[in-house]
Amino acid sequence: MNAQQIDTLLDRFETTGVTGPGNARVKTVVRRLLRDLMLAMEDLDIQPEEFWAGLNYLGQAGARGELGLIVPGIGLEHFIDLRMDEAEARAGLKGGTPRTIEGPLYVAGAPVCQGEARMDDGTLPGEVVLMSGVVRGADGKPLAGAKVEAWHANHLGNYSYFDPSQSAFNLRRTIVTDANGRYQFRSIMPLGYSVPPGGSTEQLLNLLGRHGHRPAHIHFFVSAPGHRKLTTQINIESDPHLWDDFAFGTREGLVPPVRTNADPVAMQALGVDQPFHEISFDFDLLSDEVKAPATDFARPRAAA
Ligand code: MBD
Ligand code: FE
Repeated sequence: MNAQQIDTLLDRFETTGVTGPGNARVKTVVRRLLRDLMLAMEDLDIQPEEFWAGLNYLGQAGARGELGLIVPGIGLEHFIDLRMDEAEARAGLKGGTPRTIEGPLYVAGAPVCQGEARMDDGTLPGEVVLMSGVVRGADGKPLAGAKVEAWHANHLGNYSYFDPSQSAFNLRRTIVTDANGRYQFRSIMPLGYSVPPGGSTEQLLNLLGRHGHRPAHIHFFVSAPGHRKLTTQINIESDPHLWDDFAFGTREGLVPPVRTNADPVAMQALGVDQPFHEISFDFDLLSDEVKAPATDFARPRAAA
Protein backbone atom coordinates (compact mmCIF):
# COMPACT_ATOMS: atom_id res chain seq x y z
CA MET A 1 0.00 0.00 0.00
CA ASN A 2 1.14 3.55 -0.62
CA ALA A 3 0.93 6.42 1.89
CA GLN A 4 -2.34 7.71 0.46
CA GLN A 5 -4.00 4.31 0.76
CA ILE A 6 -2.70 4.01 4.32
CA ASP A 7 -4.13 7.43 5.19
CA THR A 8 -7.52 6.41 3.77
CA LEU A 9 -7.41 3.22 5.85
CA LEU A 10 -6.49 5.19 8.99
CA ASP A 11 -9.40 7.60 8.33
CA ARG A 12 -11.75 4.63 8.34
CA PHE A 13 -10.22 3.18 11.54
CA GLU A 14 -10.61 6.55 13.26
CA THR A 15 -14.27 6.99 12.34
CA THR A 16 -15.48 3.45 13.01
CA GLY A 17 -17.13 2.43 16.30
CA VAL A 18 -16.86 5.94 17.73
CA THR A 19 -18.52 6.34 21.16
CA GLY A 20 -17.21 9.77 22.17
CA PRO A 21 -14.50 12.36 21.55
CA GLY A 22 -11.77 10.29 23.23
CA ASN A 23 -8.47 12.01 24.05
CA ALA A 24 -7.26 14.27 21.24
CA ARG A 25 -3.57 13.94 22.09
CA VAL A 26 -3.72 10.16 22.32
CA LYS A 27 -5.61 10.00 19.03
CA THR A 28 -2.96 12.12 17.30
CA VAL A 29 -0.04 10.14 18.72
CA VAL A 30 -1.56 6.72 18.04
CA ARG A 31 -2.47 7.63 14.49
CA ARG A 32 1.01 8.96 13.75
CA LEU A 33 2.84 5.99 15.26
CA LEU A 34 0.55 3.56 13.47
CA ARG A 35 1.11 5.35 10.18
CA ASP A 36 4.88 5.31 10.62
CA LEU A 37 4.75 1.61 11.50
CA MET A 38 2.65 0.78 8.46
CA LEU A 39 5.00 2.72 6.20
CA ALA A 40 7.97 0.87 7.71
CA MET A 41 6.21 -2.47 7.15
CA GLU A 42 5.78 -1.53 3.51
CA ASP A 43 9.29 -0.12 2.99
CA LEU A 44 11.00 -3.06 4.72
CA ASP A 45 8.48 -5.64 3.46
CA ILE A 46 8.05 -6.93 7.01
CA GLN A 47 6.60 -10.45 6.87
CA PRO A 48 3.83 -11.74 9.17
CA GLU A 49 6.27 -14.03 10.98
CA GLU A 50 8.59 -11.10 11.66
CA PHE A 51 5.69 -8.96 12.84
CA TRP A 52 4.43 -11.57 15.33
CA ALA A 53 7.95 -12.30 16.56
CA GLY A 54 8.43 -8.59 17.22
CA LEU A 55 5.13 -8.29 19.07
CA ASN A 56 5.90 -11.35 21.18
CA TYR A 57 9.35 -9.93 21.93
CA LEU A 58 7.86 -6.69 23.27
CA GLY A 59 5.31 -8.60 25.34
CA GLN A 60 8.03 -10.75 26.89
CA ALA A 61 10.28 -7.75 27.53
CA GLY A 62 7.39 -6.04 29.30
CA ALA A 63 6.57 -9.12 31.38
CA ARG A 64 10.22 -9.29 32.47
CA GLY A 65 10.24 -5.60 33.36
CA GLU A 66 12.93 -4.84 30.77
CA LEU A 67 11.28 -2.14 28.64
CA GLY A 68 12.87 0.56 30.80
CA LEU A 69 16.25 -1.01 30.04
CA ILE A 70 15.72 -1.42 26.31
CA VAL A 71 14.88 2.30 26.01
CA PRO A 72 18.36 3.50 27.13
CA GLY A 73 19.95 0.56 25.28
CA ILE A 74 18.58 1.70 21.92
CA GLY A 75 19.52 5.31 22.65
CA LEU A 76 15.99 6.63 23.08
CA GLU A 77 16.58 7.91 26.63
CA HIS A 78 19.66 9.83 25.46
CA PHE A 79 17.60 11.21 22.57
CA ILE A 80 15.04 12.51 25.11
CA ASP A 81 17.96 14.22 26.94
CA LEU A 82 19.11 15.88 23.71
CA ARG A 83 15.57 17.14 23.12
CA MET A 84 15.47 18.63 26.62
CA ASP A 85 18.87 20.28 25.98
CA GLU A 86 17.44 21.84 22.82
CA ALA A 87 14.28 23.02 24.61
CA GLU A 88 16.43 24.73 27.26
CA ALA A 89 18.64 26.35 24.63
CA ARG A 90 15.53 27.67 22.85
CA ALA A 91 14.31 29.10 26.19
CA GLY A 92 17.63 30.94 26.53
CA LEU A 93 18.95 28.81 29.38
CA LYS A 94 22.73 28.45 29.34
CA GLY A 95 25.29 26.71 31.53
CA GLY A 96 24.41 24.32 34.28
CA THR A 97 25.74 20.83 34.87
CA PRO A 98 24.98 18.59 31.87
CA ARG A 99 22.03 16.26 32.29
CA THR A 100 22.18 12.60 31.52
CA ILE A 101 19.76 9.66 31.62
CA GLU A 102 18.01 8.53 34.80
CA GLY A 103 17.87 4.88 33.81
CA PRO A 104 15.40 2.37 35.25
CA LEU A 105 16.93 1.75 38.69
CA TYR A 106 15.96 4.72 40.90
CA VAL A 107 13.95 3.90 44.04
CA ALA A 108 12.04 6.65 45.86
CA GLY A 109 12.15 7.00 49.63
CA ALA A 110 15.87 6.67 50.43
CA PRO A 111 17.01 7.82 53.91
CA VAL A 112 17.51 11.60 54.17
CA CYS A 113 20.79 12.85 55.66
CA GLN A 114 21.86 16.40 56.55
CA GLY A 115 25.08 17.50 54.80
CA GLU A 116 26.79 14.13 54.81
CA ALA A 117 25.98 10.46 54.46
CA ARG A 118 27.45 7.02 54.45
CA MET A 119 25.78 5.19 51.58
CA ASP A 120 27.05 1.62 52.00
CA ASP A 121 25.83 -0.65 54.79
CA GLY A 122 29.35 -1.72 55.74
CA THR A 123 28.94 -5.33 54.58
CA LEU A 124 30.41 -4.90 51.11
CA PRO A 125 33.94 -5.35 49.87
CA GLY A 126 35.14 -2.69 47.49
CA GLU A 127 37.32 0.37 47.72
CA VAL A 128 36.09 3.33 49.74
CA VAL A 129 35.17 6.48 47.85
CA LEU A 130 34.56 9.92 49.34
CA MET A 131 32.64 12.32 47.14
CA SER A 132 31.83 15.93 47.93
CA GLY A 133 31.04 19.28 46.39
CA VAL A 134 28.76 22.29 46.30
CA VAL A 135 25.33 22.80 44.76
CA ARG A 136 25.16 26.24 43.17
CA GLY A 137 22.14 28.15 41.98
CA ALA A 138 21.57 30.09 38.78
CA ASP A 139 23.41 33.10 40.26
CA GLY A 140 26.50 30.99 40.94
CA LYS A 141 26.02 31.15 44.72
CA PRO A 142 25.95 28.01 46.91
CA LEU A 143 22.48 26.72 47.74
CA ALA A 144 21.85 25.62 51.32
CA GLY A 145 19.11 23.02 51.75
CA ALA A 146 19.34 21.66 48.20
CA LYS A 147 18.48 17.98 47.81
CA VAL A 148 21.10 15.62 46.34
CA GLU A 149 19.61 12.19 45.71
CA ALA A 150 22.38 9.71 44.92
CA TRP A 151 22.19 6.06 43.92
CA HIS A 152 24.70 3.60 42.48
CA ALA A 153 25.60 -0.06 42.01
CA ASN A 154 27.73 -2.20 44.31
CA HIS A 155 31.11 -3.85 43.57
CA LEU A 156 29.30 -6.36 41.30
CA GLY A 157 27.35 -3.77 39.30
CA ASN A 158 24.06 -4.54 41.08
CA TYR A 159 21.55 -2.07 42.58
CA SER A 160 19.75 -2.61 45.89
CA TYR A 161 15.99 -3.32 45.65
CA PHE A 162 16.46 -4.85 42.19
CA ASP A 163 19.12 -7.10 43.78
CA PRO A 164 17.27 -8.60 46.77
CA SER A 165 20.53 -9.79 48.34
CA GLN A 166 21.35 -6.20 49.37
CA SER A 167 19.93 -4.39 52.40
CA ALA A 168 17.09 -1.89 51.88
CA PHE A 169 18.32 1.38 50.35
CA ASN A 170 21.92 0.21 50.29
CA LEU A 171 23.89 2.74 48.17
CA ARG A 172 20.89 5.09 48.01
CA ARG A 173 20.68 8.35 50.01
CA THR A 174 19.16 11.81 49.89
CA ILE A 175 21.68 14.36 51.16
CA VAL A 176 20.54 17.88 52.03
CA THR A 177 23.28 20.47 51.46
CA ASP A 178 24.61 22.31 54.54
CA ALA A 179 24.66 26.07 55.17
CA ASN A 180 27.52 26.42 52.66
CA GLY A 181 25.73 24.46 49.96
CA ARG A 182 27.98 21.42 50.51
CA TYR A 183 27.16 17.74 50.32
CA GLN A 184 29.49 14.85 51.03
CA PHE A 185 29.25 11.11 51.25
CA ARG A 186 31.28 8.01 51.89
CA SER A 187 30.53 4.92 49.85
CA ILE A 188 32.22 2.08 47.98
CA MET A 189 33.40 2.21 44.38
CA PRO A 190 30.68 0.95 42.04
CA LEU A 191 31.33 -1.48 39.22
CA GLY A 192 29.73 -0.85 35.84
CA TYR A 193 26.28 -2.34 35.31
CA SER A 194 25.63 -5.02 32.70
CA VAL A 195 22.23 -6.08 31.34
CA PRO A 196 20.81 -9.28 32.88
CA PRO A 197 22.16 -12.43 31.19
CA GLY A 198 19.52 -14.29 29.20
CA GLY A 199 17.11 -11.35 29.25
CA SER A 200 15.24 -9.49 26.53
CA THR A 201 17.67 -6.56 26.39
CA GLU A 202 20.64 -8.86 25.92
CA GLN A 203 18.73 -10.80 23.24
CA LEU A 204 18.18 -7.61 21.23
CA LEU A 205 21.72 -6.30 21.76
CA ASN A 206 23.14 -9.63 20.55
CA LEU A 207 21.12 -9.34 17.34
CA LEU A 208 22.38 -5.76 16.94
CA GLY A 209 25.97 -6.95 17.46
CA ARG A 210 26.39 -4.75 20.58
CA HIS A 211 27.39 -5.31 24.23
CA GLY A 212 25.25 -4.40 27.23
CA HIS A 213 27.84 -2.82 29.56
CA ARG A 214 27.89 0.57 31.24
CA PRO A 215 30.96 2.24 32.73
CA ALA A 216 30.94 2.61 36.53
CA HIS A 217 28.77 5.60 37.46
CA ILE A 218 26.87 7.34 40.24
CA HIS A 219 23.39 8.77 39.60
CA PHE A 220 22.01 12.06 40.94
CA PHE A 221 18.79 14.00 41.13
CA VAL A 222 19.66 17.52 42.33
CA SER A 223 16.81 19.85 43.23
CA ALA A 224 16.20 23.12 45.07
CA PRO A 225 13.32 25.61 45.23
CA GLY A 226 13.36 28.06 42.31
CA HIS A 227 15.52 25.77 40.19
CA ARG A 228 15.05 23.13 37.51
CA LYS A 229 15.56 19.60 38.74
CA LEU A 230 18.80 18.13 37.39
CA THR A 231 19.05 14.44 36.50
CA THR A 232 22.64 13.41 35.92
CA GLN A 233 25.47 10.97 36.63
CA ILE A 234 29.21 11.04 37.07
CA ASN A 235 31.38 8.38 35.48
CA ILE A 236 34.52 6.80 36.91
CA GLU A 237 37.30 7.86 34.53
CA SER A 238 39.38 4.65 34.71
CA ASP A 239 36.56 2.38 33.48
CA PRO A 240 37.34 0.71 30.12
CA HIS A 241 33.74 1.36 29.02
CA LEU A 242 33.92 5.10 29.85
CA TRP A 243 33.16 6.18 26.27
CA ASP A 244 31.61 2.86 25.27
CA ASP A 245 28.39 2.94 27.30
CA PHE A 246 25.57 0.76 25.93
CA ALA A 247 23.13 3.39 27.27
CA PHE A 248 24.97 6.46 25.83
CA GLY A 249 25.02 8.20 29.23
CA THR A 250 28.63 9.47 29.34
CA ARG A 251 28.95 13.18 28.53
CA GLU A 252 31.71 15.78 28.57
CA GLY A 253 31.73 17.49 31.96
CA LEU A 254 30.55 14.39 33.85
CA VAL A 255 33.93 12.65 34.26
CA PRO A 256 35.60 14.17 37.33
CA PRO A 257 39.17 13.26 38.29
CA VAL A 258 39.43 10.48 40.88
CA ARG A 259 42.30 11.03 43.35
CA THR A 260 43.63 7.99 45.16
CA ASN A 261 44.69 8.75 48.71
CA ALA A 262 47.27 6.38 50.21
CA ASP A 263 48.21 8.62 53.15
CA PRO A 264 48.37 6.31 56.22
CA VAL A 265 47.07 9.04 58.54
CA ALA A 266 44.06 9.74 56.29
CA MET A 267 43.45 6.01 55.93
CA GLN A 268 43.54 5.49 59.67
CA ALA A 269 41.18 8.43 60.22
CA LEU A 270 38.68 6.72 57.91
CA GLY A 271 39.26 3.33 59.47
CA VAL A 272 40.38 1.68 56.23
CA ASP A 273 43.50 -0.36 55.47
CA GLN A 274 43.48 0.21 51.70
CA PRO A 275 44.02 3.45 49.78
CA PHE A 276 40.70 5.22 49.17
CA HIS A 277 39.41 7.46 46.40
CA GLU A 278 38.31 11.08 46.49
CA ILE A 279 36.02 12.81 44.00
CA SER A 280 35.11 16.47 44.05
CA PHE A 281 32.13 17.49 41.93
CA ASP A 282 29.94 20.60 42.01
CA PHE A 283 26.42 20.83 40.62
CA ASP A 284 25.15 23.97 38.86
CA LEU A 285 21.37 24.29 38.64
CA LEU A 286 19.35 26.36 36.20
CA SER A 287 16.69 28.82 37.24
CA ASP A 288 13.07 27.72 36.83
CA GLU A 289 12.00 31.29 36.01
CA VAL A 290 12.60 30.78 32.32
CA LYS A 291 9.89 28.75 30.63
CA ALA A 292 11.04 25.40 29.36
CA PRO A 293 9.29 22.02 29.69
CA ALA A 294 9.54 20.72 33.26
CA THR A 295 12.42 18.40 34.14
CA ASP A 296 10.64 16.99 37.22
CA PHE A 297 8.23 15.06 35.02
CA ALA A 298 6.24 12.12 36.33
CA ARG A 299 7.50 8.68 35.42
CA PRO A 300 6.50 5.43 37.08
CA ARG A 301 9.33 4.73 39.53
CA ALA A 302 9.91 2.09 42.17
CA ALA A 303 9.17 3.09 45.77
CA ALA A 304 10.22 0.74 48.53
C1 MBD B 1 21.81 1.41 34.75
O1 MBD B 1 22.47 1.37 35.93
C2 MBD B 1 21.64 2.61 34.19
O2 MBD B 1 22.13 3.65 34.84
C3 MBD B 1 20.99 2.73 32.96
C4 MBD B 1 20.84 4.04 32.33
C5 MBD B 1 20.50 1.63 32.34
C6 MBD B 1 20.66 0.43 32.92
C7 MBD B 1 21.31 0.31 34.12
FE1 FE C 1 22.90 3.12 36.71
